[in-house]
Amino acid sequence: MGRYAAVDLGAGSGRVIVGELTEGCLLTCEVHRFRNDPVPLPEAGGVRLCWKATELFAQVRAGLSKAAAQGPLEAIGIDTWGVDYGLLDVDGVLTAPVVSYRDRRTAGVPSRVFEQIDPAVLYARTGTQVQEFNTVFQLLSSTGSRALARADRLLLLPDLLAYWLSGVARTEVTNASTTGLLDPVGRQWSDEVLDALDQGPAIRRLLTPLSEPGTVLGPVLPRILPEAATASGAPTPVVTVGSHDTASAVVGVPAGGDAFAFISSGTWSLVGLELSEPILTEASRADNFTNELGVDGTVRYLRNVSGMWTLNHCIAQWQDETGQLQDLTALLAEAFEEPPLARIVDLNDDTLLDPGPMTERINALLEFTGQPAARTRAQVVRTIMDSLALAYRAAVRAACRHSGRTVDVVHVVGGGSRNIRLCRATADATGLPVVAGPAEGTALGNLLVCARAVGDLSGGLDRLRAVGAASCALTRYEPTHCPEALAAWRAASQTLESLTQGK
Ligand code: LFR
Repeated sequence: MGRYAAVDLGAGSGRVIVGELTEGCLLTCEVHRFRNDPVPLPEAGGVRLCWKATELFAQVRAGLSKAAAQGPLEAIGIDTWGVDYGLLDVDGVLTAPVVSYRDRRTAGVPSRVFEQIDPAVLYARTGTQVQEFNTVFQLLSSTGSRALARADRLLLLPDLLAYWLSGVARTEVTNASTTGLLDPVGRQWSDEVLDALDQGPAIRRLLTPLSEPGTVLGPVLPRILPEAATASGAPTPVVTVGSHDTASAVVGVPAGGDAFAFISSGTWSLVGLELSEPILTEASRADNFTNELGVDGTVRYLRNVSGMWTLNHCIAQWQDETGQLQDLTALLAEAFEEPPLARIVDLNDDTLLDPGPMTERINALLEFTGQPAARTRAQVVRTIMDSLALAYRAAVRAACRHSGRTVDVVHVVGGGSRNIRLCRATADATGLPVVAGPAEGTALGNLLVCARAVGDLSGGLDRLRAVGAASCALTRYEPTHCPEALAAWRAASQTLESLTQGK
């Protein structure tokens, strides 16, 4: 019936995926994939970790061009990770490179911001968990910079790419909810927060109007991508989707009803529930939950759990040290020969945030908490897997506690859904069945919203999810019923709680 192109950029790689809607199914095909690594760039007084924004755009164009060469495209949707942005001057030119959220320019900034606005008030108004990389802290870290002074507009990364494709500058609301500047109740910029910040007026003038997902922004500019056309020969429209990758991933969750928890498992694991209202209580704030906005007026109530990031950097380290490619499947198999739950770390510990060699940092955490060192690769991998499953258990339980909801299944979407052993451990740790897949849930969610935006699908999220579920193979993992295993997970979860207490 129709073909659509999803541009899905992650912090490690990007891809363009085409979806074709036929007989209630969305058949997907990856047409382009590329690496996305930030690069250190010199800047007056230091070095900044930056994204190669124009190169990313070139890759997006190349992918869309391939997609268009294979047939008409009815819509293009773009999603990326959250919080990062480009600043444009009045002529639409970047005033500075796009800085990565992994850059440490924001170290210590939140506490300075809390001198202007009480953290409890900031949470009550925005529902955003404090992470040093939130857009608001990035902006306030560059107060007084020439890049900011010369800027006329701020565009979050997916909006920037959509602007370069269509010439239309808007801020899509699901990603805007990662900025720390959005009111999740009114789904508008928070005047109260902007009024409270010294730099509020300077920031406010950079913000562009908000759009909900599913809005047609405008046709792709023929001079940018002449080959992209619909079946009727018009230039393909660029539409807003859940432009925050997690928002699209949650659309791609193949759930029926609402009694589910989700884990969107990529570089980060985003663990939580889909709600109709934000939870802005002090207890929720103390427990590090964030209220991000979802498609169709929903709220993604979740916690960021790090883990694959840590594992990926361990693997990169071993590759560097040995000069040999590491086989993840073999590493996982060895790891799961090790005794379970022998070592537990808090994967969200600040010391694991930076890129670079990881194993020494993991062992430093183990030593600091009085646990035996992880001496082999298998022990390191097992430590990460067990700690990850425990963090999932903690997040699912806490989300249910704060929302008063119960769930009967955990859906794992994203690359981590292919990790059979982690899925099994997640089922055992949470005590709930895990349904794993699709691995490209984000692109699927993006494509479903594209199809609906141009009128090829109708209905609410349930309908979109039914089409999504019919389009992919899913695997179900039942939790263990073994009393000893359940008791071991319970005991280990108390250990994790003691490691994270007071952080
Ligand atoms: C996942 C993600 C998370 C966000 C982090 C940084 O890709 O978008 O949701 O907290 O990246 O933007």
